[in-house]
Amino acid sequence: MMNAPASRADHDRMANAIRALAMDAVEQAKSGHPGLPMGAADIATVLFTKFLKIDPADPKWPDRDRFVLSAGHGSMLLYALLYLLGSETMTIDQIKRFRQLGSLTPGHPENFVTPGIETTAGPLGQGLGNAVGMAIAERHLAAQFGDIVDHHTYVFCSDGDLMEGISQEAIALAGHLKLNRLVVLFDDNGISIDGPLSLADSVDQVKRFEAAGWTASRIDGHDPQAIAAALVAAKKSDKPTMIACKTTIGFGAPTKAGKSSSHGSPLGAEEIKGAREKLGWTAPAFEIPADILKLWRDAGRRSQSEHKAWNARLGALPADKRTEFERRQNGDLPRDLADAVRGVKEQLAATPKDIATRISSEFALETLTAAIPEMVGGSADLTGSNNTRAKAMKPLAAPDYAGTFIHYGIREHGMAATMNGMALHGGVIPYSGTFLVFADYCRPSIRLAALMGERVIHVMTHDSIGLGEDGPTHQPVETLAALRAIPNLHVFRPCDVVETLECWQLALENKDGPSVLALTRQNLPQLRKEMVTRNLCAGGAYEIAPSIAGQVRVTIFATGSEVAIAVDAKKLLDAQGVLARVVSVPSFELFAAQSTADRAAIIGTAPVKVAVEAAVRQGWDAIIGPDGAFVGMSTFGASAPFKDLYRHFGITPEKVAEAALSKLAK
Ligand SMILES: Cc1ncc(C[n+]2csc(CCOP(=O)(O)OP(=O)(O)O)c2C)c(N)n1
Ligand SMILES: [Mg+2]
Repeated sequence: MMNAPASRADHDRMANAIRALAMDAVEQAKSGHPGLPMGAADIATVLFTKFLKIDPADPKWPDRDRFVLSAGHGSMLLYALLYLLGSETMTIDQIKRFRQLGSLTPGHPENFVTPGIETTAGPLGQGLGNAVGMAIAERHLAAQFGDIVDHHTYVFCSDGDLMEGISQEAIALAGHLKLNRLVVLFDDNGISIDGPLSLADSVDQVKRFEAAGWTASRIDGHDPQAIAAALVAAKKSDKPTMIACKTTIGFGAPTKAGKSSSHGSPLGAEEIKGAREKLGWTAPAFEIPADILKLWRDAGRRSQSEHKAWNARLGALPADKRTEFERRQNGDLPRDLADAVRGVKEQLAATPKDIATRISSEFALETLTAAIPEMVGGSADLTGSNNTRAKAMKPLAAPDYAGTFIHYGIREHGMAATMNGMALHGGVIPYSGTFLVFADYCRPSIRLAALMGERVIHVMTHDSIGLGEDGPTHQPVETLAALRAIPNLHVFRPCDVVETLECWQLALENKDGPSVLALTRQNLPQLRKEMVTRNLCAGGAYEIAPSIAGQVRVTIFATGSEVAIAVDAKKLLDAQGVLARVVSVPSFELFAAQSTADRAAIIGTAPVKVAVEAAVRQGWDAIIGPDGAFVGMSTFGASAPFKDLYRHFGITPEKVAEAALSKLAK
C-alpha cells in the first residue's frame, strides 16, 4: 500500500528521529553501530510509513510483510522503528537499555527476545538467505491457501552481506524461483570496517543481481521520492528486485559521515552535538517531539484496516481450511502422527527391512509427508543419494509454488539459511538433504536455527567411512562431534529402519529446535524386530540387546551403523562367557536431558564400558568415562570398498570384543 507522500520536511524529521535514537542509544551503551541506522533512515522511513504492511499491535499477524535487517549490526534501526511505530513492548526505556542484560534491545537483533523482530541476524549474509526462505514460504502458502497469504518480504542488506559467499547462493535461488515478492534494499554506502570498499571489492552489484534473474536499479538512498518510486516499481516486477540505494554511512555526523569511523563505535558527545545541529534536531537525548511521534504512530496504524479485512477473509474460509491454516501457523502437527508411526512400525515388525538408513528415511517420509502436508523437502542436488523425496512430492518451482520439494541446487549454505527463513515464516516445516560431511557448509545456519529455536530438519547421509570409495574428502569423522557441540541441536544417528522412523518422529515433534539425522549409505540389518509402540529413541539411549543372564561384565555403546557391530561383538563375548549388553545411543542430547538416575540405569554397572562409533572419540567420555574403551576413528578415512575400510580401521566385532577383553584383563 502506498499512502500520500509526507511533506519533505516531515519526512526529514521522521528520519532524523531514527538517527537521533540510534546516536543516543549507542552513546549511552558506550557500544554499538550508529552508522547504518543513520544512513538507512530515509529508506526505512519511506518503507515503514508508506509500504510495509504491519500491525505493531499484532507482530505475529501471519499476513504481515516481513522485514529482515540482514546487516544485524544496525539493530538500532529496528529498535528505533519499533518504538516509533508504537510496538507495545519497545518502550523508550528499552532503547535506553540498548545492549544491556535482559533488555529487549540486544546488540544484534534476536527474534526470540524482541517482539516484532523477524530473524536473528549478525552473521552477515544469513538474513538475506532467511528472506529468500520467507519469500518461498509465502508463495508456497499462497498457492495452497489463496489470498489469505499475500505479502512481501523486504530485506535490508549491507556491503558485507553481499560480499559473503552465501549471498550468491541465496540470490541465485531467488532469481531462479522468480520470487517477485522479494525486495532487497542494498545499503550501497561503499564503506565497511576496514575503510572504503575499494580496498577489497569491485563487484557491480546491479549487474550481478541482473545476471541472477533479478530486476535491479540504482537510486539515491536519501531521496524519499526515488525510494518510493523504486518500491512501487518493485511491487510490479515479475522478478525479485534489488534496489542499490546510494547512502552515506553515519548521515548527519559532521566529521564521521561517509567514514568507517561511524560504523561500529559511539560517535562521541562532540560529534553528536554537531550532528544535532546539522540535522536541525533540537530535542534532548531519547526525546521525540510529540508531533513527530504522532506522525510515526499514525503510520504504525496504517495497516489496521487491511488487518481487519484479512481477519474477515480468514473468517470467510471454509471451516476445515481455516482450521488447517491456523494449525500450520501454530506449528502443531496433525493429530494422527502417532497413529501413522504405529502403522509403519507394525509393517516393519511383520516384514523387516535390512536397508540403509537413508532408504529407511525415504520409507518413513512416504508416510510422514502424506500425514504432514506442511513438510517441504529438498536436497542440494543429491536427491537420489539423500532419499529426501517421497514419490508423491512435486517440485516447488515457478510459476506453480504448490509443490513440496525444492531442488536447491549445489548450494548448501543458501539452502540451510533458506530453510531457517521458511521455518521463521511459519506454516511450513522445512527439511532437506546433503552429505553429512557438508554439514560444515550449513553450520552457520544450523547454529542460528539452534539459537533461534527453529524447527528445521537436516537429513545428512553418507555419514561415515561406510560410504566407501568416495574416500576421506567425503567421509565425516569429526562432524558428529562438531554438531553435538551446538547447544539446542538434536543430532540423531539411528541404527536401523525402526530407529530412523522414531528419530524422524522426534525431529518433527521438536517445535523448538533443529535436528540433524545422520544416515548411512550402506545397508544395515533391522535390529528392532519386535513391535514396540513406545518411541525408544526418545530417551536418547536404551538397551537394545540385553544380557542373556547373570552378571554383566561389559556394556557396549554404539550409534548408527555400529550398533550391529556392537551386537555381533556381544555375541562373541557371550560365547566366551563374558556377558555383555548393548546400548544404542541415537541421540547424545536427548540422553543428556534424562535424569541422573535414568542415565545411570541405562549406563549400568558393568565394570567395562566400550563405545563404538565410526568417528572421533570426542564427546564419548560423558558416557563411557575416561577409562572406557573406544573403537572408532582417530584419523581421516580412505578410499576403498566400505567393508575393507571397516577392517582397515579396526571397527569390527572382533576388535570391539578384544577392546573389552583387554580392559577386563587390566
Ligand atoms: C560473517 C560475518 N563476518 C564478519 C562480521 C563482522 N562485521 C560486522 S559488520 C562488518 C562489515 C561492515 O561493512 P558493511 O557490511 O558494509 O556495513 P556498514 O559498515 O556499511 O554498516 C563486519 C566485517 C560479521 N558480522 N559477520
Ligand atoms: Mg557498507
